[in-house]
Amino acid sequence: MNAIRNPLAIELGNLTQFEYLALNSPLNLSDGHARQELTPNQARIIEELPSLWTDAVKRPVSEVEADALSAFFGLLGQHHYPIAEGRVLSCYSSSVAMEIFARSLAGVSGSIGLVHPTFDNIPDILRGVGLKLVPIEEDALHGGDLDPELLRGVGAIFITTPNNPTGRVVSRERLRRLADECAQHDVVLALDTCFRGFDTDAHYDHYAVLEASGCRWVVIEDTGKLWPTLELKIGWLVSAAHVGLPLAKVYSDILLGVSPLVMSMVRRFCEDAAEGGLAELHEFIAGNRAMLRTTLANVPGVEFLDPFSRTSVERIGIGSRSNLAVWSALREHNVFALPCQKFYWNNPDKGEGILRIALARPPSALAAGAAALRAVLSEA
Ligand code: EGV
Repeated sequence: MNAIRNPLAIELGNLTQFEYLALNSPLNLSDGHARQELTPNQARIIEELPSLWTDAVKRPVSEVEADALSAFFGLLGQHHYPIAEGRVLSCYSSSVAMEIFARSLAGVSGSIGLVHPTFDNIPDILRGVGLKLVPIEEDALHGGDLDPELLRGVGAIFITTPNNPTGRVVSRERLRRLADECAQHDVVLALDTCFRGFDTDAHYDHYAVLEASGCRWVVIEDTGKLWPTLELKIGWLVSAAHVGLPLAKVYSDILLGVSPLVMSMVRRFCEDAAEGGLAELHEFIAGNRAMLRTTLANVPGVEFLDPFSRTSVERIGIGSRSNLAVWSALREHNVFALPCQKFYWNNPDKGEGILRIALARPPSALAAGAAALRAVLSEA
């Protein structure tokens, strides 16, 4: 019997274990990976893969990598990203970058401040290397200065922006202040910007702000959420010149490098995005979000918790209904949503009554899932 059929399992599984259950369903609205159809331009890039391969074989890896970097960082407004050797480490995924950061930090510090809520593999990776976690509530993060007591007790603070699942973005002014506070307390400021591609509010030049502050910083970038590239993606671990963490050493313990074919493919997707593909993606996600909200409109007790979110996931408040009851009823229709308890890694009860719906899906799948969700919520 599948462990997750046991009602207790909802307390036990992590978010990714829930996401596994959905992988084979056409109505998978669970994980935050991109599963919409390729656009015609993107499909042409996929047809180009054999020639990208031939080209990548001929050129030095450093050149292929530099081209991918300038396409990606340029696309997202990150013009002051560092170009010196070792400052950008290419990883198979952002979670691998995260693991490398976590292991590096664990050698020099015992604790880290972490935004609450956020995707649970972040606290799990940090705890996995023995770090003690101190929660930083999202409202407090956006509301003003951090508690100096907290800053005195940690080696780093870790912020996901735009946050997953809420979509909240740290503004330029907040980032400037956070970086100053971290500089003052000699705390590493670590950012996870995996969802930044979706929200132009996150396209101001973070690297210009970080470099100007003089703080020690790390940024984890990701190509994995934007395009339906069958899990071919790159996570980039970017750092300050004097970050004071053995990132390059730990990186070398784990991998030699990512595939130049993937780097070339990422470059081509970035180029297409710069020529209009990104705006098209933003419209696509906005259209799916509007369709979901319209389908669920006027269901008693249902709330859209992040009215301004532009990321590819949407939080739905389901009132006093239980996550488990709704999740199980949806599953009867072969529709998979994500219950939000585990995002609230310091206080899972706060995620009760909240589901997360993935929007980077074919509109037909989202429409069918949304209709099932409306039916289930209207009965309960
Ligand atoms: C999301 C999947 C990992 C993660 C999905 C995600 N889990 N990497 N252990 O990539 O929001 O669904 O971030």
